[in-house]
Amino acid sequence: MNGEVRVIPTTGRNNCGGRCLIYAHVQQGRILKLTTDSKEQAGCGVPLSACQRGMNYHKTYLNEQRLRTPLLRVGERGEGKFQPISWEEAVDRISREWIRIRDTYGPGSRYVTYATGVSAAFTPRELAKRLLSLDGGFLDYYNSYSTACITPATELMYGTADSGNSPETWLDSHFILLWGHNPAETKFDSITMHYLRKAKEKGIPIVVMDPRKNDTVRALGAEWIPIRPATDAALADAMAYIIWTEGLADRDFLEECTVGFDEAHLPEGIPAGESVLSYLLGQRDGVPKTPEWAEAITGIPAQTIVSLARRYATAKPAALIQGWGPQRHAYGEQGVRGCILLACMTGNVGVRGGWAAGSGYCATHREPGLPPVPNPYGMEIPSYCWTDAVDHGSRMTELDGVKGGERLTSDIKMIVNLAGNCLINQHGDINRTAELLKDTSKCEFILCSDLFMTASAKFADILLPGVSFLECENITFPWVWGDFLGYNNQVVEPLYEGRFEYDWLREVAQRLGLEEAFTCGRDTRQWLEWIYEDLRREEPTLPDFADFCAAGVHRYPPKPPRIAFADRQFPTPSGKVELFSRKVYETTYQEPFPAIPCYVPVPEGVEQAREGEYPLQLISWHTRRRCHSIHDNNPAMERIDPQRLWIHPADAARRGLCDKDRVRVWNDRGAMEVPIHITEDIMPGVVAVGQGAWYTPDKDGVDQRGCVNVLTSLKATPYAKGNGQHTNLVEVRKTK
Ligand SMILES: Nc1nc2c(c(=O)[nH]1)N[C@H]1C(S)=C(S)[C@@H](COP(=O)(O)OP(=O)(O)OC[C@H]3O[C@@H](n4cnc5c(=O)[nH]c(N)nc54)[C@H](O)[C@@H]3O)O[C@H]1N2
Ligand SMILES: Nc1nc2c(c(=O)[nH]1)N[C@H]1C(S)=C(S)[C@@H](COP(=O)(O)OP(=O)(O)OC[C@H]3O[C@@H](n4cnc5c(=O)[nH]c(N)nc54)[C@H](O)[C@@H]3O)O[C@H]1N2
Ligand SMILES: [Mo]
Repeated sequence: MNGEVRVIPTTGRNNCGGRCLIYAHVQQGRILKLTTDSKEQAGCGVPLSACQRGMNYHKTYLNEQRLRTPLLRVGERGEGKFQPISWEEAVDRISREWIRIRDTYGPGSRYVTYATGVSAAFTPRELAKRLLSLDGGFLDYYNSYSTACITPATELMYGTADSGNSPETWLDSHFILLWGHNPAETKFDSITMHYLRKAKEKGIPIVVMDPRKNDTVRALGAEWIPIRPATDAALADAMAYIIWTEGLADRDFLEECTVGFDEAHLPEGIPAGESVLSYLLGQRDGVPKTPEWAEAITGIPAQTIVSLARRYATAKPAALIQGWGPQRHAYGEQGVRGCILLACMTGNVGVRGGWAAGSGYCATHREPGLPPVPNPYGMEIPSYCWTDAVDHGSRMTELDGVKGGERLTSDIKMIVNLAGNCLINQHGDINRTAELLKDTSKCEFILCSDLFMTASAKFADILLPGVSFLECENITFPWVWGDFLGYNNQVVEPLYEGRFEYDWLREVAQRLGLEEAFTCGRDTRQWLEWIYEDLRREEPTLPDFADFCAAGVHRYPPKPPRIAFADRQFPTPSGKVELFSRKVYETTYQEPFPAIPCYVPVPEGVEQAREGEYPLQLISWHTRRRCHSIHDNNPAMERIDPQRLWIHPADAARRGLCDKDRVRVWNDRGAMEVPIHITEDIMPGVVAVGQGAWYTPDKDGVDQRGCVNVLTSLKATPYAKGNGQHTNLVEVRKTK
């Protein structure tokens, strides 16, 4: 019996969209190896196969670097000096602070950060929110670090973010544009590359617009059009200009389904000159948005723009699919709106083989989750703006993106950050953020749980050891596409004193007199079963809970393909696609935000790069070696994809740099040091580094690992109040 090898099915639950199926081969409580889903096992479904990250989970998670006991801060905040305490003492202290801060500053002074280390149905973050709701409430957030701009911009134009068709319909397309999209590396699911590969085999031309020749260009043998960061809206404008002036536009669609394209279709009372067409033709500003105009901004030759516009408009149908990189920019909303304009102008909306652009959501099954508990406080801030709320929350109003009330009632005084690294590593402007958090008179209590001593964990007042997905159970589900439900079976016993967050939150609940309300008498397993049965009422193909757990996955039977907007119904105020938004026109924003899709030059964009002190545009991307900051401490992943800064040979030569040189990259917000990779796979004038490296400051505060967020800005985008973390200007020189 002892020597028997058991194969336990489980699924990943980090925020990489993969949610791959993992088979852990276990003997005497130890993992011998991991294997993954195969074509045979998947049957007619798409295999949920793990990539190198998935196959490395046990090495990343089950090691000596793990946090072992609850810890109490003893040094300055952020210094990383802690002393071990018992679970009982930790829970006592947490409960005392929880109550003290509620009674001193009100429930709205308590905040739970955006944190995605456990992206599953039974999530620490949501459990903390549940308890806070039962205890008078908390300040909530809306939107995300992922899709802050693309989702509201899509909703603004279509009235919904569900603008996606079923991905198998890409095979009916005649031309595919992957606009700032890199699914070969940046995993959204198991589906996207499956169908894009098939599209490639079918001979459908695929073009990728990206400042970098990304992995997807290579994987699909696609055409690469390098574009300057944050200029996508200018490319869209010039394509729209060509489509219109060359008579390639679908006038019927524009006429029947949109408002604001030309003067005749502006909403009532809006003066002439405000339409999309008048902007494109330069009737007000005297600047027609020609390919030559766009060449100077985007760096794409005018002839390439002309040909791209013609190919896209005449392919019929064509799919313009947007990634989320282009919207993680200052004015990230505008590139999204520009692409939606193109989809409408070419009549690719509501058509099989076409694509409406925007978010492209197409959920086929409900997400499992906890029953909602109303939050009595009721106010929300944009997820990226919590640092503002720590600094001056009580001055934040609707203009700052506050929802659910006119003005916050308090600054943030308590932060709960469970399974997340957005307190420092993944948030913008680390130096400014760290300075704010070091001040214990501002935020008075920070509670973190994690597996490792991360940059965020170092800022905890109480730091609790969690357990990885290999050490506990959960239910997982796909991001957007993928018709399955996964079970995250426990594979090994918890390491050290690690506990799943629910187990100590219920002890806090007990101290607050809320245990029964919080737990409803259920332990984790019973909650998972409750969540499953709740979903099963709507999903009759789901088997018994025990059978589901034993299989580790349920693949839903296929549904007929969905085509968004096939009925030409748009749930907007006007009932049509709002190329012009009256709502935006009539609202005052802190910064100008136009009523139509159009290019807006960003601060720290290509224009300033040409003139200013910092001549290089810096972007980051989601690399194959990490899921955000996860796996950075796994040496095997460093071999797969070393952390380095991509730089064009011309920019390197100008600075006398050789390949692999260690450079300093800096701007007014901070500095990092990292080796360089000289390559023609990046545009001149642009540098790029994989996001998520572990912030490792030296004694002068210069990051030594290549953590891009020492250089990014906290400035939120004008409409969505999203994170423009890809918009940065820097200079680079060889380290001394
Ligand atoms: N391997 C891996 N996969 C992941 C993740 C991960 O950490 N690792 N994270 C997951 C999560 S939570 C998310 S939200 C998604 C993120 O998915 P995305 O946001 O789509 O990923 P990014 O890598 O930020 O951007 C995609 C591409 O856009 C390019 N890009 C950047 N700026 C611009 C621009 O201005 N214009 C254009 N045209 N292109 C630009 C980048 O070079 C990159 O190749 O990925 C998910 N998948
Ligand atoms: N500059 C820049 N910054 C970015 C981005 C970018 O493109 N550029 N992308 C943004 C995006 S899209 C996102 S989604 C965010 C992601 O930001 P985060 O959600 O903060 O992402 P992670 O780095 O994955 O942090 C997860 C943490 O959970 C821990 N963890 C993992 N598993 C478990 C577990 O089972 N239990 C517990 N307790 N802890 C666990 C990990 O050790 C890690 O510290 O980052 C954003 N930040
Ligand atoms: Mo994300």
